[in-house]
Amino acid sequence: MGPIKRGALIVFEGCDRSGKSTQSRRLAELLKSRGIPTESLNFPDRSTDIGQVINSYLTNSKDLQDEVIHLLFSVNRWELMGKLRQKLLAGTTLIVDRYSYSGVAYSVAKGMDFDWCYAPERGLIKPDAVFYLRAVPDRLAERSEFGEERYEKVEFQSRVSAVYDRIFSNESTYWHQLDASVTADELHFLIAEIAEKLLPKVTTQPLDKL
Ligand code: DGP
Ligand code: NA
Ligand code: NA
Repeated sequence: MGPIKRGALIVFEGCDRSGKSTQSRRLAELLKSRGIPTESLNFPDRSTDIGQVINSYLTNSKDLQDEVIHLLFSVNRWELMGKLRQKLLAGTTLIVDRYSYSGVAYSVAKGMDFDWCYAPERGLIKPDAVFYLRAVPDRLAERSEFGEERYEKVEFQSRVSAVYDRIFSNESTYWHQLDASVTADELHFLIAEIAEKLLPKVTTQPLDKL
């Protein structure tokens, strides 16, 4: 009997307005057009009870202690894990806009301890690939809508960017760093090339944990 094919867990990470939403949508469209069952989702999932608290925090209508909001973001990933595992094992590839690395990057950028921030993420399903869209934060500020939510400040995004760079240096085996300043078409081409090579390999491997 040949290996059972599961879906792949593909994550997009990067600062706010780095192009993650566009690129994750385009990759999902491409995979679907190739007949690969694919679904898209993003974290935080603002539709759950916890997601609604997170939304109030992000839109500045609620203040929470740094540790409290950190753990709520993590719980928001945990509460979706059963559903994600089920879909992956049923053969659906998941394209996820933000994951545990956002959790670490945004909290460490506030001055919190790296290991403390990573601890609640341990045990979540490990992505098969992370596309890290690396952008220079003052270029991001030129893009539309920047500055509406809590974290969308150039100075803060620079610190987030530095933490992503640190994570990339530790996780380089399954992280793919891409220059987000190239055109959307170029970026999509690079991502598609990597994804198409990677998918047949990873989907015969068992799911791993962070
Ligand atoms: P988005 O919907 O991708 O624009 O994300 C909303 C904001 O929340 C964005 O500024 C990034 C931030 N964010 C996403 N995930 C986490 C997390 O786990 N922890 C923290 N502190 N911030 C996060
Ligand atoms: Na945002
Ligand atoms: Na997004």
